[in-house]
Amino acid sequence: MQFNRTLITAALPYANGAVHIGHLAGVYVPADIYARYMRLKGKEVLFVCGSDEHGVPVTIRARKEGISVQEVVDRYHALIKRSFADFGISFDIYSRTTSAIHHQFASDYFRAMYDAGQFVEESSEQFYDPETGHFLTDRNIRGECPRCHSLGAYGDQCEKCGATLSPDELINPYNAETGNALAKKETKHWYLPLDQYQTWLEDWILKQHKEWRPNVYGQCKSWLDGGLRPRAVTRDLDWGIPVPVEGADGKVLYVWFDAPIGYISNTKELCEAQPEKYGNWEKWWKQDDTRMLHFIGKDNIVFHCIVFPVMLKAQGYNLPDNVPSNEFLNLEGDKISTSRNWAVWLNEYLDDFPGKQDVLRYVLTANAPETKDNDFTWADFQARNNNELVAIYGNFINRALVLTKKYFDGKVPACGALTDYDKATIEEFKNVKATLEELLENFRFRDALKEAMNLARVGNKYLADTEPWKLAKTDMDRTATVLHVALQIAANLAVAFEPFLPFSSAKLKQMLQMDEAIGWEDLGRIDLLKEGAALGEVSLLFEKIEDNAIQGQLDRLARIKKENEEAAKAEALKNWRPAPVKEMTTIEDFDKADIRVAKVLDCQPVKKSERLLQFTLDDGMGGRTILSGIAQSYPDPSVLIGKQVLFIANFPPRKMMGIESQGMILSAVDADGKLVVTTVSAEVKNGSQVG
Ligand code: B3M
Ligand code: ZN
Repeated sequence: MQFNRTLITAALPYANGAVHIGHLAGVYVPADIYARYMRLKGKEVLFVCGSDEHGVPVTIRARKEGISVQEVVDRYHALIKRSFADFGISFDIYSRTTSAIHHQFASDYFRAMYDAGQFVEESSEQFYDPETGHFLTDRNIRGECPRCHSLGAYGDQCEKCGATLSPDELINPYNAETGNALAKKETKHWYLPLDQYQTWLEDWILKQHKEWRPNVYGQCKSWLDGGLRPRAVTRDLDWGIPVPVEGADGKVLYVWFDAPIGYISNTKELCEAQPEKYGNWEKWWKQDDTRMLHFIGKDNIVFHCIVFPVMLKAQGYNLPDNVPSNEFLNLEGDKISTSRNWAVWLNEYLDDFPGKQDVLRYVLTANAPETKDNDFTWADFQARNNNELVAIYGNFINRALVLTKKYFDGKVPACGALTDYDKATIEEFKNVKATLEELLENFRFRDALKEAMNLARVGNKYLADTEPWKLAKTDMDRTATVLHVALQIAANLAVAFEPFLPFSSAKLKQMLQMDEAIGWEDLGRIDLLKEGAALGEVSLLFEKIEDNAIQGQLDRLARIKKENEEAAKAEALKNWRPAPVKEMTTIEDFDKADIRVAKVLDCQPVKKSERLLQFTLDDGMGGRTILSGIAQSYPDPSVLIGKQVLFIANFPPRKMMGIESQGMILSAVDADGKLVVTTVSAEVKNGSQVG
């Protein structure tokens, strides 16, 4: 299939907070690199994005901040839009899903599917807060995790152990906002019958799109292998686009139904505003010589590869050609989280590192989570800036330009006879264009960036080997040739890095006074700068980042970690309820456990173990040793010495860390997970039985 234009979409971020490095690394930087590359190639491109302003996340944020939902989305839409512009994310349009045009478009889309009989209606029982009269979404339900028993797990996920949950599995579910216990009530919804599209999807994805990234293909395959079920596309909420059918009062479109339609409505908005530039919106969505790419994060795969394509197919729109999805970026070893403020926010980054957008773009691309989750660390950020951008790329450019200023009055010197070494160097970057294109077209942005950086390495090595600052003392002609070659390499670097580091390329082009007509197709040529042409002002392309700037960031993260731990503890205590009573047992069963009293003679941490304490006990029967995994709860275990405690005497002995443990000490679990050893309130004989 021959494509004449490319529509690039980037996932619409929720307008419930600022954007952070995870967003940038996962979606927006790769999408932007690709869009810039396509434009540099002279292709017809449209790059569409906008804020996702419906759904539960924005309503949760509104309650947290004590302002209206409209205020939340207005605030964060403006902030997000500015951050993207600041980082050079070159959208043709960045709109929002609360726009009138989107509301109308999404509403009409639903109605068209409804009229065509493409939904199934069904009533079911859903969680409901009897006091507020509201149905609750998964995210608004909290309770005890059925797996790890931590308190405050969400209806869709436990953040403590990472388990994916459904609200029905939670123990003692309650309304996250009010704390009220929940009931169930019947409600009617419209479902997208994904099951009816199973065979078609299997053919389209599994047979026709084997070239999709393994993570994307694999996720689709496992969804399809599990068998698709109908999915509700409406919700009982008061924030969103009203369901445009009779008898649907109080119901809105599910955010994942309306948000992807935002790609279409935003295209329409742009095309209608600038028809001469972008043409008719339908050519981007319905013509089969248009190719569509969705750039997303891995948690959005099912929606972009299964749900949205079904909606598109049902209404005769184009399907995506590829869905380049990244894995996640973690921050200093922990999952990035908006609600836990565990992130590097783009607006704050720019306050702390003004003008250093390209440094972040560089680090996030060099370390992009393309095939697996990756970790962002401030140490790596500093090292990549200082050892790569400054020491290689920046150093090369600075030497080439400063020496030209010094010896040739800032004019491109003449190229004399080339030595074999010059020729070998030039040979090394002849292929860079073809290699970059091959990698970029396959969405391998990390490798592409590495390739561009290799070109800078070639330049840096060339100057280090030829040493024009020494040559200048004896051979001015040779110095001229060396600097001529170096400046041509510099001009090539400005082009090669343009999709990745647009700010630095613009600056470098300015310093080299490069002709505006020089573009991507000229990459690899060694006549980009004319002999005798004057260079512009020279300044540093990159600057060293000092330790104290990095320490400031680490201190901030340490502070947040502490705040989060305290907040989690407070949440657990606030919502603590006793665990449900276990199933009935009998006195006979109970009697099998031989519980006794013993005095603690000594209690010491076990060497090399974070968990274990070693108890030396007077059990009235000659003494015994018991190991207990409660060290975290007893920073000073000597407080237990002299106490009488309860233990199970008839467990088989067990070896841990090379020590034999002869039983189990009884402890109570407090709400925050702390263990408290049970003690006897009045002195009894050691070895006494408890029953
Ligand atoms: N807002 C989810 C997210 O930010 C969602 C993406 C919508 S793309 C149509 O992960
Ligand atoms: Zn859990």
